[in-house]
Amino acid sequence: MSLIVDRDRLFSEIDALASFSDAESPAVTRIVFTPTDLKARDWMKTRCAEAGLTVRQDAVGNIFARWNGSDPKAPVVGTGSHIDAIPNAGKFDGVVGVLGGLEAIRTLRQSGFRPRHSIELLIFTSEEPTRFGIGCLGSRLLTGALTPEAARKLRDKDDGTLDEVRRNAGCAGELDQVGLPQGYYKAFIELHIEQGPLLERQQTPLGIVTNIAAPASMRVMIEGSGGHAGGVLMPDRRDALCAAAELILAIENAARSSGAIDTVATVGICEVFPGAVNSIPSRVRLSVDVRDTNLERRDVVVRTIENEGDSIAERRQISIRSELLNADAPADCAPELVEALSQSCRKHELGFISMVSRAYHDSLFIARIAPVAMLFIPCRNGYSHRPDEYASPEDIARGVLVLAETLAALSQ
Ligand code: HGY
Ligand code: MN
Ligand code: MN
Repeated sequence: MSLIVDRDRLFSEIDALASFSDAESPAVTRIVFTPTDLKARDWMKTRCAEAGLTVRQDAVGNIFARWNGSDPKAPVVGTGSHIDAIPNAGKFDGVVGVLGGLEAIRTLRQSGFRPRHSIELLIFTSEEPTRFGIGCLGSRLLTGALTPEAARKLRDKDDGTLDEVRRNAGCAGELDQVGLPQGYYKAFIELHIEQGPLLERQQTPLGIVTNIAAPASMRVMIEGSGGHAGGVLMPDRRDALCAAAELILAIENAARSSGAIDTVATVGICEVFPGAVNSIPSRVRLSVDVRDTNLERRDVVVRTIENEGDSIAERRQISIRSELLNADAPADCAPELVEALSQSCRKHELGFISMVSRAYHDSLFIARIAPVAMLFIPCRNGYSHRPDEYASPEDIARGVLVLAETLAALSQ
């Protein structure tokens, strides 16, 4: 079976998909269920249909593009990722796994390969937490990591509920119908940029992920008392932003002093109210992201953040309430899939290393219902979630080749 990846077509499709953006190029902003996202989704569905795949969409907008195998009863071999993008992101995060997955399928079809197990390309809804405050919304609902009841409580910043927003986006059906059973997938493999610097530093073309770090996110509400920036003397102030500043440094310190390099914590959003230069901040809302490959260490940091909040609140006579939005377990990749990817790398004499994924991905949740593995390609300087995110056509094509070969091995 000779597999020829059409890297020029693939790279031009990556550029075309990047044109569906609410930011100035080279930045990409594509928030789930916005008009821009819907155009990108339609464009993707057309590409999949043109490739001869059967396309369907579930009630939360997960898109499934299937290449029917000769045995319709055999469990499906899945691949895919996401096309939604956080504000001012790059054009490769998620997209490499979607368009690369489509290219892997087209490459197999063109080679004359015919699968026994159907092969399915997935485009997951809302991998990014931007709109509803929780990441991997589509894969959580597919795998029961999030119940339909809990999902119905989610609201976006305009107070739109998930049900209202998804229906307006044309997603029919009920959230209760989204879940897939154990055994639906024989295997799921996600191709993704590394979103870190190791592969480039080690000049290695591919990374095979052995486990995916455990993400948690929190919202912290800090309430002091506001007042006039000139009239209120310092001893009388209950400045919510000064309290937030103390807590932000305590969060950084909690991650730095965990005893392991794998612990990370970020305050990515700091909303200040009322937000006037001559008014003392009365309320601040922090959005906090905490991760570690080790669950216990991650949870120690979460507890430390809660305790630090309590002591700052006491000292400053203000209120600090933290809410845990999600605290997910890490996932181990399936050894048999890691081996299948390794075999393909060795066959093509492509260097690879085993590695951890510090970013979370939909594979983290699909791992609850099926064996999963992830294949990483380098990204320049390890940059991601920024407009200068970049992966070369050569690196992407190498990832697609190994993905295609592994999908073939798993589906015959
Ligand atoms: O945040 C993450 O790890 C992913 O890129 N959404
Ligand atoms: Mn991302
Ligand atoms: Mn991603």
